[in-house]
Amino acid sequence: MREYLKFYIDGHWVDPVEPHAAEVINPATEEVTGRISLGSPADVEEAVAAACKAFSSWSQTSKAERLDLLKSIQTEYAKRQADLGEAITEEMGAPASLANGFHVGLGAGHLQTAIEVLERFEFEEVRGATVIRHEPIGVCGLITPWNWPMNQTCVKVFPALATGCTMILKPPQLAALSAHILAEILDAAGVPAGVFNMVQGSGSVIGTVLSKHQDVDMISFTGSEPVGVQIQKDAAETVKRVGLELGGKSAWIVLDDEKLAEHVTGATAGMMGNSGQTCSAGSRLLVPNSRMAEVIEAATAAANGVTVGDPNGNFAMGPVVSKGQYNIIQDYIQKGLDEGAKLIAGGLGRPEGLDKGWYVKPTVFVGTNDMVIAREEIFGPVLVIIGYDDADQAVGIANESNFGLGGYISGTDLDLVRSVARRMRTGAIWINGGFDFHAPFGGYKRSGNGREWGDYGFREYLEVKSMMGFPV
Ligand code: TAP
Repeated sequence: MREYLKFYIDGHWVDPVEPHAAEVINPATEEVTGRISLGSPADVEEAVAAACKAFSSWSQTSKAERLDLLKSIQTEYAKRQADLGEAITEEMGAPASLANGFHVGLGAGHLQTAIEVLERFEFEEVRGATVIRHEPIGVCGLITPWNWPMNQTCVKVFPALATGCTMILKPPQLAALSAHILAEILDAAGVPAGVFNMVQGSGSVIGTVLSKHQDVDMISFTGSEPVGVQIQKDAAETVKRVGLELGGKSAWIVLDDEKLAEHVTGATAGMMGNSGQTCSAGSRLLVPNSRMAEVIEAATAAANGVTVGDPNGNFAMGPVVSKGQYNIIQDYIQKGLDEGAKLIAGGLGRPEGLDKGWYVKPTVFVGTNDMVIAREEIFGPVLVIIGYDDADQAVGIANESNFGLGGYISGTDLDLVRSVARRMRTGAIWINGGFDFHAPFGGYKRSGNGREWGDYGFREYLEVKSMMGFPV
């Protein structure tokens, strides 16, 4: 049982101003696996004051100093990878192989990327007699979700550090354990006092104080659309920058070719990864109507082939994060049935043999794009297959969504693949499985307004200053 009751403020582990502990539940066992403190506005005040004080010196450090620090963090991060993986499995139920591999690996990848970008990033550019400087924006409030805890946290913390910002991290209550270990890593690496601070607690308390705070210059938020909207409202009075990385209902377009069954199998299995709790998951699978029978056969086999069970066992899929999330997903499956979608795999209730833990059956429907299950983000292992008559119609269906985060295209005709990719209105498209830590990541429409990853992720944390008539 983990007792992570202190906050990290001004380079020290400190007790909360008002003690108030909460339990962290392991979703695989439904048992208590840890205790954290829920902070109050007074804790945020201390953290913001520390970050403000540290900004004057940290913002003036050289690239070389910040690179040295990032490399020290890399050394400490490498030492704690197994601890991080174990904590992620405990707090959100990711299978150990996924937690130790992809979850922890994404954090390490963002760290390495921040180093590579910082090495060549030009903070000053000269245009004639004008010098344009890119300067750290100031004190940043970083508010993160539970679904890919290291990915979402590292993609904010490392660019913020690299650009000379100071910060207060508000981790999710549901994935507070791995965030605590990350703070230990940063402490061990020697991050100067006040540069990185962490206060655990409820979003409606800690997050709101950060969003409204006049000394916080920027909020970087990853999470749900309603909370993103609330943060923008809370931040409006202080006119701070708000970077939003929100939800999605991404389309995976499978083109009509000889590899169709293989692509459908990959897309279906991909949807079930991380128990479907991925913002950019390809949760709408668009397939040619003329080959629907083959698609159904491949998708059913793929979903039924996803093994579900103990995240410390040898299973592809663990539970979803919480009872609340389980109930939301069950409600959506019921909605799919009620609105007449055809269930071809999975369905209501836990998988057979699992009567404890928040396990969901890998579920596949065949439906239409106007159904609730095709319009709203379910955030669980539920795929909706939608037929199209030609590539133009596929693009139309893909774009008919309030969201615009991700998109996937599988196909062998590369001219067609690229023409479809150019017409999809989303912030990222993965073509036949491509992946790049340096590619900007963020959403169109209600999926958000920011861009993280790589050098675009740096720009989120930078102000632009023009110095005209500068002697050259
Ligand atoms: P949310 O419920 O929105 O919570 C995200 C964070 O915001 C948590 O730390 C939460 O604190 C905090 N929060 C809650 N209310 C707040 C408020 N009024 N003011 C400030 N902060 C507040 O999302 P979630 O359930 O953790 O994550 C799932 C959502 O995140 C999905 O919609 C998913 O698509 C999205 N997501 C998007 C991306 C990208 S990159 N676009 C990546 C991952 C996830 P608590 O711990 O108290 O809830």
